Amino acid sequence: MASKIASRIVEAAKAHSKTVEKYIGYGTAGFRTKADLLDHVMFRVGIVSALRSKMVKASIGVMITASHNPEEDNGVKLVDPHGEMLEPAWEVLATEIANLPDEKLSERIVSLIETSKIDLSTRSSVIVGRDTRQSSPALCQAVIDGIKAVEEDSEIANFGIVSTPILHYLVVCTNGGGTYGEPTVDGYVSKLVNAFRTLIGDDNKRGKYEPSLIIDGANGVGAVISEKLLKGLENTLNVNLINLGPPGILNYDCGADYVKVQQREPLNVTSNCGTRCASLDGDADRLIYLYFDDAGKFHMLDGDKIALLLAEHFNDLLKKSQLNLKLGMVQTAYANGSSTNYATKVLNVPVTCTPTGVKFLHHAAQEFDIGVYFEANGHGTTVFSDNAIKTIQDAASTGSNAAAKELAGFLNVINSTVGDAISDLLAVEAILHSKGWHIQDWDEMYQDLPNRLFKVSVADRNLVTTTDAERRVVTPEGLQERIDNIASKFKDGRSFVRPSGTEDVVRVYAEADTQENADKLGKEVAAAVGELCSGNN
Ligand code: NG1
Ligand code: ZN
Repeated sequence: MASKIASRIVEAAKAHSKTVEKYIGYGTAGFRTKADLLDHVMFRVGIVSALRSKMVKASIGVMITASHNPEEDNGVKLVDPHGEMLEPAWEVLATEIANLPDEKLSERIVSLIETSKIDLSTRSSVIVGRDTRQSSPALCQAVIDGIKAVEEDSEIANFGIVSTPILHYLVVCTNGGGTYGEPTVDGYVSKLVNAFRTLIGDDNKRGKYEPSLIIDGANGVGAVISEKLLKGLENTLNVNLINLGPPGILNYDCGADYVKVQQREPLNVTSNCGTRCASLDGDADRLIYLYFDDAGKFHMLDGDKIALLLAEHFNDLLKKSQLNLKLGMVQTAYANGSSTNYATKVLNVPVTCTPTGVKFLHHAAQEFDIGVYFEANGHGTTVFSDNAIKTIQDAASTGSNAAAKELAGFLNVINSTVGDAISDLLAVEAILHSKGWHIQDWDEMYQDLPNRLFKVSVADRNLVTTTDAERRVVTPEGLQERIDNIASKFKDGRSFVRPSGTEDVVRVYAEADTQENADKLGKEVAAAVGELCSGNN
């Protein structure tokens, strides 16, 4: 049987031959590079996904997207059966297979089948989704060709245009036999709509909370999904949906990454818009809020602020409901120092720091009964342990415990499988409604320390290695000492550097008492990185 697969792969690979030399690795978010370099990678990812499905005897997800990257990029990542990121050993394997010359491909696949004892009689099942990029349909076809090369009769559920979090949801629902929800896009939409409506109740205004907002769809899939969802939320949320797609360019001057990195409003939002705005990224897994105050000053509420809003509210509800569940938060080194301070000193909530990449955060969050995790860039969610789910649902069903009932509502509105901008947005709106808060009240929970992100292009970004959840540099030698010296010149100065997992750059983060100082600190550290990674050291 393996030899049959080998000949089918040789045949099918002719249409997806590897014509590019560039080495492409499976990074933090899968394979990601210029779309026109990816055809052979997609075909091979199709092969890998079918084999992985046979091996774990469950459905595997494949999502074609390059998230917040520009339109000309694309990428792909695999989703394991419980909705989690691909197992690390298979990331290595996927990288190896993606980079093999054509003539070595079938031979390697046969040896993989043998060494991993993959049972070929198990039918492979793959769930495929893609974002709105022009390059996505053809790349999706390449994935499907790869799946079929392994097994003509593979079960392929091609959902077309979906957000990354919907793809994760579909994988979880399919493998869970429907206990998490119905494995369709409509199932996802109605789960969220019903949960949100239950949380809001009959009166969608409360205190200073007004149910009007702008959603910036980043000209991507978030706009498509929001449109579907908002139909079900008429009379509950009043949304002005902007940046809906072509002729608007994906992620161009809009979307969560643009707002976070540029620290400014997206295209089509003005300082007199009179309401809050929620920016999604190109595949709708990141969320950033912003607004202008009465004086016309811009304010941004990032992943840290969202995490603190969730943590504070859940903490409150736990106290009110008298449920004994352990709440914790997970952040990365990019979290603003003030947010960590607020969590640990004001809320008394423990905070774990992990390296960048949601798989690390997700995993660490599972150590708590209720684990709130967010990257500062707006990617995150809340996970609930089985014990938490049961305790909350039992208490909610008694009828008299209103706080437990509210917590039970959040169990349904939150997509715990992965960071989900739309589900997070509904959770934020439900909390603001519950508290009767204006966005300014939320913003004033704590004051962010001014900060800035820089990128440095170097010959080999992997010269930089780190430790202590990426907070300290190990190599190149002398760089950490330089960073320490520079940072010590600035009040509240903090800076760290790490190689990006998705771009060919070293990232520099800097934080200090004023924006001017944060910028200066970052620039000095960036110069030190450039110098020590120039290849002459
Ligand atoms: P890299 O390129 O490794 O910094 C970026 C984000 C991550 C994560 C991934 C996946 C920052 C500083 N980094 O990773 O947090 O979201 O993309 O998309 O935001
Ligand atoms: Zn994204």
